[in-house]
Amino acid sequence: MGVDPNCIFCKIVAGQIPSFRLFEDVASLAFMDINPANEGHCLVIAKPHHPTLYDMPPDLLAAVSATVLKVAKAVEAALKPDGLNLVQSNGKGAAQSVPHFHVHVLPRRLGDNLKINWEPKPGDRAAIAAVAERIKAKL
Ligand code: DGP
Repeated sequence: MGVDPNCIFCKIVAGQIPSFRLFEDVASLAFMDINPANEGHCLVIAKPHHPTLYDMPPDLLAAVSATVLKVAKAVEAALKPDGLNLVQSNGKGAAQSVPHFHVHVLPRRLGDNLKINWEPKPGDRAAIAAVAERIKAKL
């Protein structure tokens, strides 16, 4: 299993630093976020070290996703939030602070004013179509 000895999440996986563990299996680990944006904010990480989504083997991503679903349902049942966001950040521009693949399971409350929502406004159709072509060319 890939390990980065300088990675804080690899140290959590190894039990070298403490965390409030929720669940683990061979591929994934869920634990509470140390800086919760809301009550119940937790993280699901891949156990092997992969810095971003782009580095993730698809089968590992699937296994982590299964744990995300399990934990999200438990958060929903335990806390009855008004909603729940999954947040997964890659790179500095996305404000990723720990370069080890993880998914935030973030319960939401009406009026919590967390700054992850954007105001929906109609896009330019031609610009949307043009960028769709650029992405499709790489699929
Ligand atoms: P991101 O910015 O998307 O890379 O999220 C990283 C999250 O990891 C951030 O919400 C805080 C959390 N975090 C950072 N260090 C630790 C730690 O040592 N323990 C725990 N439980 N969470 C941590």
